[in-house]
Amino acid sequence: MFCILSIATIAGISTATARAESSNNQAAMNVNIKLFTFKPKALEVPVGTTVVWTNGDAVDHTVTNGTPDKPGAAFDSGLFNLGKTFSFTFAQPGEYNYYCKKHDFMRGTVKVSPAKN
Ligand SMILES: [Cu+2]
Repeated sequence: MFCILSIATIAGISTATARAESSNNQAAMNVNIKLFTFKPKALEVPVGTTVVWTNGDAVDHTVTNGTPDKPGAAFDSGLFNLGKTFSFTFAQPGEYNYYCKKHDFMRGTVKVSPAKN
């Protein structure tokens, strides 16, 4: 019985910590680019979050807002190579598609939720 209660307590604490971090507008989230894939492919963050993409491939990639047939204007990293990063701070809520200009099968999304009152 004691063990079960202890686990419940620990789980409660870690949930509270995760909530505190996600309501912090200074938080950063990371996306790794590996084997021509954005990981995670779909990201959900609160408004004000900075997302940092790191290229883990020995090939240049871009992080470009929109889709290949309908590019967006919010951000475009230009080509960046192995070990380099691109970061963008999402100041407006919404759903942002993005892709790589060089490999247009590489797609990802960032869903930015409004600030909580
Ligand atoms: Cu690419």
